[in-house]
Amino acid sequence: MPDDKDQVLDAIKQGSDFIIAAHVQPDGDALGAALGLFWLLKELGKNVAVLIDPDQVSAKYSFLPGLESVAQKSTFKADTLITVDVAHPDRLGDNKPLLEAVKHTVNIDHHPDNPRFAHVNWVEPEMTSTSELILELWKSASKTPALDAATCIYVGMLTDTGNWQYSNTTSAGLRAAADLVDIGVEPNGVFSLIYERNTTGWLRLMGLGLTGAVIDKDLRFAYAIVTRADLEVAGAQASEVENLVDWLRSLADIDAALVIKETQAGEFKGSARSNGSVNVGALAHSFGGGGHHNAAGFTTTEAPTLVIARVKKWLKSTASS
Ligand SMILES: [Mn+2]
Repeated sequence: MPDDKDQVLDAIKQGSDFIIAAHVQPDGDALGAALGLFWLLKELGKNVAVLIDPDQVSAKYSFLPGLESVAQKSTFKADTLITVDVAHPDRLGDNKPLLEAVKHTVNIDHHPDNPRFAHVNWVEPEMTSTSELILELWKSASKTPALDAATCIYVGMLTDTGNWQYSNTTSAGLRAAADLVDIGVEPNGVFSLIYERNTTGWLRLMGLGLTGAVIDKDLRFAYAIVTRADLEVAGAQASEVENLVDWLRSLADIDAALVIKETQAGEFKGSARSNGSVNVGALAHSFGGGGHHNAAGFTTTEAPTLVIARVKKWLKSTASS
């Protein structure tokens, strides 16, 4: 039985026309993995299209090399579809039908609850990021990424570990990152591009979110709700809510934090974080979402007050079991 990674390499060798798809609302890892793989396939002489909606890409990732070639839709006829960082087929959004339409499908991911939905599945939950898996792929193909690909991969690793803060930060991940630095990636420069280009709207939004945050000392739970109206008052984009939940999680007396943001009228996205004792991946799962033990998310049309009530109930039941 060949290794999953070998099967991925075989699929790459055998295919000639590739579509790479990431999840909707792509984060740094989805973008880093998709573009890191884009550069590898180009290096191997393949035809490749990357399906990512440019309108959903946060401005802080605008410097990623190769991003100018992504498109929401394509008439490109591919023989192979590769999904990256896609924890569940539903996360493909409008691109989900490609799983049936394209002859060969490959799923590269690091989410532990990935249901292995493709013909070839390479899922490694102990990795920092899907981007780290893409670097492995480069090495297995006996190729060294140039600075453009190395930058994309580094960004995926950096952002999925929360700037090397989260529990998925490993020695192997840091060694892989060191290889990328040897290629020419500048950690300080990349950090600055991603974390130090915030807008005034973002600052005002953090202010609103933190002021409105509720701390439940008994449940050791902190949460905040960000509505469309809050975004308007602050003059911020929905994507700028991203790290509010990390501020809540930073509290000493808190085990779990949740931010619910209204993505469009009547639709909400929950971002949950844990300090270790609570499995927010399981929590997100109970809302039809997914993720990791310490970081997970879900979307819902349920009103935030009802969601909070359900989360509290869930926290109570897991604390007593
Ligand atoms: Mn990821």
